[in-house]
Amino acid sequence: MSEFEKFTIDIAAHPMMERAKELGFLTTFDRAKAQEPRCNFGNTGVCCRICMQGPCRILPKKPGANKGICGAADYTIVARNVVRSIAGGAAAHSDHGRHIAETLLHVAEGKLKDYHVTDVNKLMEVAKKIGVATEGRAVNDITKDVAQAALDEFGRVTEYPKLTWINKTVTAGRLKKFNDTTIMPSGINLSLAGLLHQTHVGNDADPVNLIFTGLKAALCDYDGMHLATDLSDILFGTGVPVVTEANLGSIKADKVNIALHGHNPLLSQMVVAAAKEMQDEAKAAGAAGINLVGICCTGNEVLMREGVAIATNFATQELAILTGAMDAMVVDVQCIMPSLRSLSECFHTKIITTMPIMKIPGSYHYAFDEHNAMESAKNIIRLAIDAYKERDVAKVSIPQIRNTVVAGFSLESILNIFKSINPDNPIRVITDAIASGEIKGVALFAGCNNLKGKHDNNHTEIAKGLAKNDVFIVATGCAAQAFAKEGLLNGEGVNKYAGEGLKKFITRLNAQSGLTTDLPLIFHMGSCVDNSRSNDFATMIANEMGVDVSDIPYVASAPEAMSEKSVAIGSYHVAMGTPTHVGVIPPLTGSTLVYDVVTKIAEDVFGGFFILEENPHKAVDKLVEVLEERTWKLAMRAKAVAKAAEY
Ligand code: BF8
Ligand code: SF4
Repeated sequence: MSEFEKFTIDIAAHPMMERAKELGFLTTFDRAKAQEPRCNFGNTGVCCRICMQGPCRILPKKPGANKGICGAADYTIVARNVVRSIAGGAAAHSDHGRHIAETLLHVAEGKLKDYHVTDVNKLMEVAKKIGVATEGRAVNDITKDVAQAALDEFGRVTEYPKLTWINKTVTAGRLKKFNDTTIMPSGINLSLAGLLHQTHVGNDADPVNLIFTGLKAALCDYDGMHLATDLSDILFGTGVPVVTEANLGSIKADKVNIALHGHNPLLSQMVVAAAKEMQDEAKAAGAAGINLVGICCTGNEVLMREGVAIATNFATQELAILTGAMDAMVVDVQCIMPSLRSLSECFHTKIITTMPIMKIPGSYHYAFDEHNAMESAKNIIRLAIDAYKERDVAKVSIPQIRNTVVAGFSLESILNIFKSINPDNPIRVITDAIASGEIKGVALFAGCNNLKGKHDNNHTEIAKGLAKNDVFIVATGCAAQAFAKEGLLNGEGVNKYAGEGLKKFITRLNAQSGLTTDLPLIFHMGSCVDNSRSNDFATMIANEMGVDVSDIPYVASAPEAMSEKSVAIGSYHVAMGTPTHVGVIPPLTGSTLVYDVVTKIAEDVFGGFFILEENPHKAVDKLVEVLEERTWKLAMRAKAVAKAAEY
């Protein structure tokens, strides 16, 4: 047994952690340990650093210290901290979306020679959805209007009109709920700035009011994510089923290895295109070619559209360098560990930052130029080829561990598979399976790694538990990558882990799908912004069932949530009416009031609520219970409707 088994279930990670130990390099696993014990004030959310009189820490039993210097109570401090992290997450997702929208506008204006509209069908679909005229119009004009509509989501400074993408993608019931509870946003930047204002020292002290503003920001997160998905599909194509592989064994000793890491597909798509043209340059340098692998959500983006293999997920990103065969790691934005640079010094690896808002002191910065995108991508690949020439073969040690991955399940590709069974109304395939009891409902797995627990363990344990209970599972982000590495994204996974009902359901799809590969246990829907695909799925299911999302057996789980983005995603899922499990206790236990609002009272208002549960087996029980309760209620409702029809 490896001494590293207690840190991660990923067996490819163990030898790399051993290597790090030999080198004397402290990985994120060591650093997580070194942070123990955590400060309890921070852990429970009762440390306030909003003004410079602080930090103020709440000691409930100490007179005078049971409030902050300004008089802020625990509930104010906890609520302010949480909603500020929602704003951070929403800013990250939506700014990513804005970048794509600006690029799309420049494409329509003819300013960018290397990008073009790849998926005209998606363009038309999005245009119709958001109310842009298509009839008899040129593709370019439609593109311009769609891109401008997306950019308008950010710049609106008045309370009306409200955000278009939310307006056009949620159920009528949700829309009414958002308007009734005054959390429906009009401008993304306006809402996020408003939240920062509201949480300034001496401003709002009311935790419920703060939480509602937090939910408004969370809906901005949803809007920004949704337009990011839509416009990325328009630019680069909508994912279709692909077969590839995952884990560190996807790094090849005989090739120039380039990891695409971060979130934004604008550069990585160009690198994929450039790599196709540059195989000979790599061969001239003595390599067998260029091998691209993905890490984090940029990896998920290029997996969805190009079938690029997954090297690893968030917590194990450093380990890709420890293989000694990673020639360059090209990073864009978000979830990139600053430690990559110092680790790269032990090897020949080039860490290449590319975006103006993401630089690491000491790493190589290549400013990505969208106007010369292909040239930028080629130059970056040349840096990797140069680095390859410096590779020390004696240092190469790649764990030969990899699993087959069947991915690329955009909602469109799932519906296409359903169409093979019900061409007229594909969504009925899933609603019928729920109604017949064949499957218990749908679960979305999303989110990160968090080393407060054992890496990837919560993800896989909970997913296996739900699969055994006949839950149809979709996944995004680092959760999807954990499943990929563990062999849950292939047909084998179905044989091993699916309950009888789920197995029957997937077998039926296999028989009809026309695909040359078996469908997986879990359907990989893409990156974190692609959670919007799953939200559309839930909306379609609810509309087909004639109820709201808050009534359908659909749950979300972020078993190893870490980032501010995950807080935003979880929060908007609750507003959408979805029971949302988080497998790490967020910093809000310092206020019973806030804890109760998010785990209980939220259900009365939105139908969704947080299930905070660290134990994976208990989490499975709780999620299954919620799904069963909802399917039971739906069955009762159907019975009542049938009875009423008799009279
Ligand atoms: O946006 S799941 S660790 S990579 S934040 Fe980051 Fe979390 Fe991974 Fe993707 Ni999402
Ligand atoms: Fe302390 Fe109030 Fe300042 Fe927060 S805002 S640091 S509680 S004085």
